[in-house]
Amino acid sequence: MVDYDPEQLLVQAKQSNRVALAKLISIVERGGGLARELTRLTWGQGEETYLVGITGAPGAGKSTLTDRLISVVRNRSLEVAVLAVDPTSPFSGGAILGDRIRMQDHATDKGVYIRSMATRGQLGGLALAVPEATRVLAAVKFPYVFIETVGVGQVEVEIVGAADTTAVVMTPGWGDSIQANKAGLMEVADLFIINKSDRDGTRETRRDIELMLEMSSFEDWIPPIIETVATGGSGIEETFEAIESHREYLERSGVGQKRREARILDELNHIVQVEINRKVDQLISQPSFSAKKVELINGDIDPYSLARELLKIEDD
Ligand SMILES: Nc1nc2c(ncn2[C@@H]2O[C@H](COP(=O)(O)OP(=O)(O)OP(=O)(O)O)[C@@H](O)[C@H]2O)c(=O)[nH]1
Ligand SMILES: [Mg+2]
Repeated sequence: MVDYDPEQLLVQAKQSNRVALAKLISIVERGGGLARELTRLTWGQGEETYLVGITGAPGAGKSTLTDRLISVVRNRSLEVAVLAVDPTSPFSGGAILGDRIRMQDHATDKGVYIRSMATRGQLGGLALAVPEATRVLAAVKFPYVFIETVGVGQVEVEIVGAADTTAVVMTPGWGDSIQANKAGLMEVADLFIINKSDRDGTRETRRDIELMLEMSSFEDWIPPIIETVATGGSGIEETFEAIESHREYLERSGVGQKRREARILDELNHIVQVEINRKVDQLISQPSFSAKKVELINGDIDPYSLARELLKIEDD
């Protein structure tokens, strides 16, 4: 198992060994004891890494846009990693293959690391795996990590919500903004991108977003709305500048620090819940529980008393 010693792999990954890095992300995907050890090793490292979440409906142009943003970062001679997360599919399916093709310009660039992540088939899932993976990338000292995820539900919101700056990608035409609103994306968006703005309906979509923003309350940062054509490359510099302005705002206002702390506590909360669920599963699979179940069904004990007995909770 020399191959899978997280400590050794981390040392190698820090020396730009991409095979070692890939193995580390696989450890995260699989979860369990090695992943826990890896978290212990990476915790508190890589404070300098900036996390950018990019979300939006399927096909909105997230990967094309990410590909363009990679070029902007590379033009500044900085390294960048991309995590393409697909919460809707437990398999490495078509979307991931598509990402590889769309980001192929950077396939031979050693300063770019692109990795897809699929659901790990265990408690906690992606909501826990993504921050763990980003910590690995941060420990390896990528200045930027982009997290691309298809934003259609709560888990996705949770995933992008863990970024420093979250960009929500929409497209012209009605529907996207309503969908985003329903999914709770309006609350996590730090900037809005109307991609495919070469198409009709851009102005209407902008108005929809503005209307929704008017109904929300903000402190000092009002999410800007940027029109892009990812395929043609327009609006990309502006997008990157908006990310940088938001970053400055987070630092200046102290909001960034507050968010980081909230993120850590959220993660702890999540882990505690996962561990408790695991504990409950263990408890109810004990042989002694079978006898108790019979008592419960026969009316000899009530469910509250049994639950408290199982969990060893004293009367309050
Ligand atoms: N007309 C137009 N097409 C675009 C633009 N940006 C992307 N596309 C096209 O839209 C399609 C989807 O682009 P992707 O970048 O794969 O979109 P995605 O959001 O990553 O898709 P999923 O990851 O599958 O959700 C591709 O055929 C792109 O070429 C744009 O600005 N204008
Ligand atoms: Mg994509």
